[in-house]
Amino acid sequence: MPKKTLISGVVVQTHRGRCVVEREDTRESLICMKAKKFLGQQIVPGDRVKVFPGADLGRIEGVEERRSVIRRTADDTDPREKIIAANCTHLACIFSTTTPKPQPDFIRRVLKSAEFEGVEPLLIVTKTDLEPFGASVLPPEAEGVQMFDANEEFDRLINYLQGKITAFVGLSGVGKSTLINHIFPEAEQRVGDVSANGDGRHTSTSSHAFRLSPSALVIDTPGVRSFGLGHLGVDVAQRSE
Ligand SMILES: Nc1nc2c(ncn2[C@@H]2O[C@H](COP(=O)(O)OP(=O)(O)OP(=O)(O)O)[C@@H](O)[C@H]2O)c(=O)[nH]1
Ligand SMILES: [Mg+2]
Repeated sequence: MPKKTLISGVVVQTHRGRCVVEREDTRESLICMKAKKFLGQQIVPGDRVKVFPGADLGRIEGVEERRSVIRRTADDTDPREKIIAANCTHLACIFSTTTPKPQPDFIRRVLKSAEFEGVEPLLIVTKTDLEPFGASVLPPEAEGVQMFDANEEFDRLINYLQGKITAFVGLSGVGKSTLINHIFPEAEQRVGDVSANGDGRHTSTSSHAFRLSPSALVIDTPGVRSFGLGHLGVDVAQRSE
C-alpha cells in the first residue's frame, strides 16, 4: 500500500471539534478531525498544520510552533485564556462611532495585547456614515497607530492588509463581519442587528480566516463584551499609561 504523505495547510475555521484546513498546494478546503494527541488542545484559525488527507475527513497530525497568538480571558482575574487566532502579524481593533459607542478602555486593552504578543496593531473605525469620528475617543496608547475609516478609506485598508495576517477584534456589533463581507463578497458572514443601546447579538460565534492573497489572511472573530488580559497579570491589564 502506498505510504500516506502529510500535506501542509492552514486552519481557516473550527467548529465543534472539527477544523477546516486550506491545503497549501491546491488551496482546497479539507474538513479535518484532530489526532488524539491534540484533543483538548485549542487549534485555531491561523495555525499551520500537517494533515493526513482522508477521503471524507482529514486528520491533523502536527501543529507548527506558533509565531504569535491572539488571546483574551473572560476578565482580568480569570487565568483561563481563550486563543482567538494564531500566527497573526497584525491585530486590528475595530470600533464603531456609534451603536456600540467606542470604549477607550477596550481599545487600550487590544493595543496592550498586540504589544504583549509582538504583533503590529491597527485601528479601523466603522459607522462613520452614521456619526463622525472624534479622535477624543482614542486612549493615549493609540498615538502613532495606523488608523483607517472602513467606509472612506476602504481601498487604502485593502492595500495595507496585503502580505499580512490580520485578526479583526472588537465589541459585538461594531461591524467586523460586515467589513469582511465587503472585502470578500463571497464570504457571506452572518451580520447581526444591534439594539438601540448598541448591544450586538454576538452574531459570529467562531473565528474564520479568509484568504486575501497568497500571503495574506484576514480573520473575523466573534464579538466580545470585554477583552480580559488576565494572562498579562492584573497590574498590566488595568494600568492606564
Ligand atoms: N450604517 C452602518 N452600519 C453598519 C456599518 N458596519 C456595520 N453596520 C451594521 O452593524 C450591524 C452589526 O454588524 P456585524 O457585521 O454583524 O457586526 P460584528 O462586529 O460582526 O458583530 P459580532 O459578530 O456580534 O461580533 C449590522 O446591522 C450592520 O449592517 C457601517 O459602517 N455603517
Ligand atoms: Mg460578526
